[in-house]
Amino acid sequence: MTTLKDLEINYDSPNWCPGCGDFGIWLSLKKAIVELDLNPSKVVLVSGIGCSGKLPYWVKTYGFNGLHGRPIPVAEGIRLANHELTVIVIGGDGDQYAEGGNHLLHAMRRNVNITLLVHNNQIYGLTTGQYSPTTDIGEKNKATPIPTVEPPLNPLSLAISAGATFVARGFAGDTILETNLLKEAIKHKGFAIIDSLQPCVTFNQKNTYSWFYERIINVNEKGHDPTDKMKAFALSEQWPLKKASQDDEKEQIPVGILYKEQRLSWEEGIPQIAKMPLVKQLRQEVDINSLLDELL
Ligand SMILES: Cc1ncc(C[n+]2csc(CCOP(=O)(O)OP(=O)(O)O)c2C)c(N)n1
Ligand code: SF4
Repeated sequence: MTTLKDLEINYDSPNWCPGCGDFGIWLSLKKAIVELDLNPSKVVLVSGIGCSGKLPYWVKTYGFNGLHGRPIPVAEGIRLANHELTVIVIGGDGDQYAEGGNHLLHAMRRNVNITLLVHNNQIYGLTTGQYSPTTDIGEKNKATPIPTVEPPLNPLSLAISAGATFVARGFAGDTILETNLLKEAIKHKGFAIIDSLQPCVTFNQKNTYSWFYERIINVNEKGHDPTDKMKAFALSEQWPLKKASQDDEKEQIPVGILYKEQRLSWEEGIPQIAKMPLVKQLRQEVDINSLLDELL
């Protein structure tokens, strides 16, 4: 049986700022692995660069820390080589919605069987608070002294329309919600995205824990049916607001599983790995000379 102790590393500890939302997500991920009783040697955490991207260092599973914006193609490669592994991608809103946006779109369309956990702090944390694709319109900070004119990207409506088959919003300040979402996402067959609201206590003074506590509404507790795509889309459009609002204290932020469907996963559709993972197959010598002759 896997315990939290099994996931501890003994050579280092997180260097996130005290109070960072990344701690809540870190704990929730470990709890999800324990509660699902996953064998840590069959779990791979894949990340890019960012404060969030450091998470795999501090969980004793397999891990891969790659380039900013590029964890999804690495995760796809891992699943192609061995689709018996549980593959979880850790990203920031910059990492996934800016630089890695194109990889994200196609992984959702393909329904790759991975879980994507986005730490959405609505800024670039590691590079000191520049605005990101999810920064609210009209926000300014030291790195962006003139208020932003760009409306925020809506990750959940994007995910629903791009073909993701599990779409949820979590919150680092509610580890019970976050753990449950992670468990459901990991069990889901196909592409699961959890956009996790993550307070950056150092560089984002607007979207604080208390700001979120006043606004979040758990749609699953309110009877939302996640198989209803149109209702899910309408809920996803409820936040973020697309224009700077004077009365934004009235806004509500839906959290929970907004959308879920069953569809053939990418790996199920690939005949070469249908019988068994690639790593377990015998390597064959293939002569490609005749093919080259044909093409050249
Ligand atoms: C290819 C590349 N582009 C840009 C950077 C600079 N860079 C490092 S982290 C980062 C932003 C991190 O923000 P986010 O992904 O939102 O993660 P957070 O730090 O907020 O968790 C950027 C732009 C980089 N290291 N590599
Ligand atoms: S800069 Fe922000 S996101 Fe990064 S560790 Fe500090 S609080 Fe967390």
